[in-house]
Amino acid sequence: MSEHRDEKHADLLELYSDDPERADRIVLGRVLHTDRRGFLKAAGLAAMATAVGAVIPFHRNMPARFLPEALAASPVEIEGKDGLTYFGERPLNAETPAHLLDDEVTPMARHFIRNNGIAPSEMDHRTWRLRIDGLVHRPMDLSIEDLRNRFEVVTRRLTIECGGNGRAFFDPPVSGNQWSLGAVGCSEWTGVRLVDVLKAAGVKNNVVYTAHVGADTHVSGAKGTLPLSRGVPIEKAMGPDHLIAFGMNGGPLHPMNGAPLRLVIPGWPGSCSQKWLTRIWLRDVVHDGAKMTGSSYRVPEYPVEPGEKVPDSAMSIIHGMPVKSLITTPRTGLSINGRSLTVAGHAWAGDDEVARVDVSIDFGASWQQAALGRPANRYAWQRWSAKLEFPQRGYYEVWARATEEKGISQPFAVAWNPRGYLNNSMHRISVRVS
Ligand SMILES: Nc1nc2c(c(=O)[nH]1)N[C@H]1C(S)=C(S)[C@@H](COP(=O)(O)O)O[C@H]1N2
Ligand SMILES: [Mo]
Repeated sequence: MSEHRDEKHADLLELYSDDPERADRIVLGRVLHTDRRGFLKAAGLAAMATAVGAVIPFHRNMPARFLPEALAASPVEIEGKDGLTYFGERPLNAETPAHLLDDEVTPMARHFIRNNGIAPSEMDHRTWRLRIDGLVHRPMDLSIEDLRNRFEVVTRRLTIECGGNGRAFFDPPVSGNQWSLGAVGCSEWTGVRLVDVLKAAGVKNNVVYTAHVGADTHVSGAKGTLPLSRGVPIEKAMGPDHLIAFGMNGGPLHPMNGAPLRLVIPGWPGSCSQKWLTRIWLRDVVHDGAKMTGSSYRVPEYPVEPGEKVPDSAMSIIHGMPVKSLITTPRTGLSINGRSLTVAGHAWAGDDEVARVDVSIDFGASWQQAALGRPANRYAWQRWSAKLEFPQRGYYEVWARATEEKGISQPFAVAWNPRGYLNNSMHRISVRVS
């Protein structure tokens, strides 16, 4: 079997002895840096055998990009991330428990990860290039240094929320990552304005949509197949608040959050914010890249029965995300001795601002208005807090409900849709008062 081995199917022993980091990336989709499992990197196949608890007699048959099931089942630890709940490694997906999202600026360690494919193995900021092409007067090929030198560098707190956040609460269940509450974060991003770069390239007047390309690869390993390539209408792209970002919370981007360069297009599904960004292509049609069509990031134009087949013509691309809030302190399940409790969290509303947040301790029969801060800048989530008084001992639920400027509030439950998007139902926590 080994006579016909090509490069792609080089055996693990060779991979690990030649370039252990690359081997890890190919086999596991990442480098194992953690103390607990870091030994794999140095010691190669022998250590992998140790990790799975036995020699691997048929290791020569193990295909490249192969993750031993025994390792797949062990908990994931990604350097620079802390406390996340992982859904899977290939692709890597992780959300943040609500009570770990209490910071006004989401620390890098707590920003969720949503990968549709496998992160690129090279993320060198010195050699990275961004191409701006398609329907522009002056196509550009820019290094990160060029971006810094030619355009104003700005820092903004921007909320990124996955379109599928809240999917876990759909009934009947919908397939896909079972995001509960924590596929959202508001970090401080540094970069240049997308609009400035597009203007420099000269947008032709027949442009209708952007198309974003990143350097990640399809889980199948198929060459030339992108895991995700989305875009936005040119009017949205030309807004003043969208960044081509190379910085996160004062440092470089985390590798799993798109290092060394990504888009941050807040207010719309996180999928618009292409990570590992290599190309922005301007088109005269609605972009039809990976995850732009079918039921991906599209919802029915009318209410549907759970499980109902929806014709393609009745599916529309998700634009702004709906109004939503989180209770980030205390964590659910708290028991208290006193009768009063301060609860707090964040609220955000797609392209709009949140006008008020209300809380209820009686299953929504009555509401108390919370104190609500203004956003640090447009598209930053807004801090809210409220002091609650409980009338007697017992079990309570605290519900939070945000309302945006136009008066639209979070519902108790949302209508089902085929892929479980846009679930902005109210967040509830339980509190026991004794
Ligand atoms: N290149 C690339 N960009 C991507 C993705 C991806 O799979 N590949 N996932 C998108 C989705 S669906 C979301 S919700 C956000 C999540 O950003 P984060 O992983 O930094 O939290 O990245 C977006 N950008
Ligand atoms: Mo997403």
